[in-house]
Amino acid sequence: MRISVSLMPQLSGDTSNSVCLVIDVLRATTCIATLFSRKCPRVYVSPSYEGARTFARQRGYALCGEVGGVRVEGFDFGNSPSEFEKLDFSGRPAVICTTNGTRAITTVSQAPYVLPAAAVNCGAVTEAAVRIAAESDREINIVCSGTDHEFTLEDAVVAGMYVERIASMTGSNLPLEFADSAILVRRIFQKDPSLLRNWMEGFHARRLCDLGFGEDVAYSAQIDSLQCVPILVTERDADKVDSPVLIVP
Ligand code: 3SL
Repeated sequence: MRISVSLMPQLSGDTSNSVCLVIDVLRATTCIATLFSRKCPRVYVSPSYEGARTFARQRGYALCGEVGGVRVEGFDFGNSPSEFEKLDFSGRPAVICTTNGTRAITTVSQAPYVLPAAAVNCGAVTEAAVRIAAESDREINIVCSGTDHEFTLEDAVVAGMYVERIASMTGSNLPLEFADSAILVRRIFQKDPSLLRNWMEGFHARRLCDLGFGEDVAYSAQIDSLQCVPILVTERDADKVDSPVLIVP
């Protein structure tokens, strides 16, 4: 099984045979995992703010999203996992549009499998990805979302944690082939496995703290605190999985 890492969504290349794990650990994919942990039945991701607004308002869904880290004017919620963690979304689907994370998901949406991935659900997502890739004879491509169209440290560190997990989970049972990109991020993670220490060297975590979202940064670093496995599906298959993510049409 081949494991590669795309340090930006634009570098994801041909994903037609890939199980894509999309990481925007600060904060979109952590939010998606948290929404499911708070009983949200479906999460819709939207590539545009207007599309999200119209879709959510027509259906009475929770409207979530940020620009520059802060809640979009007129939206119900921002993009804060520690806020979502305190709420109950039972029976209320959510629609979310963010600067990078939700766009990264839509960028690779043609891949046969797309799993939004974070640190909080690393174990559960790794297990599912390895199982799906083994059963369907596909490769795993870990896609980092970046921040404001640039490479971002926190996604790369978490990608390294995923590579490390995949390697330790499969052991010698499954032969793995690591692309250079996977070797690189794994080395970064192995050098210092403290997520917070790594993240706080980067621009985005510091910006979030400056904006008053330090609680989100700490929350997002709680490795394996959640068990959900969000997976991108079409409307037709949405009721067949536990944590369905859909693209706003
Ligand atoms: O860009 C995104 O998708 C967001 O996760 C960025 S922020 O953490 O909300 O600023």
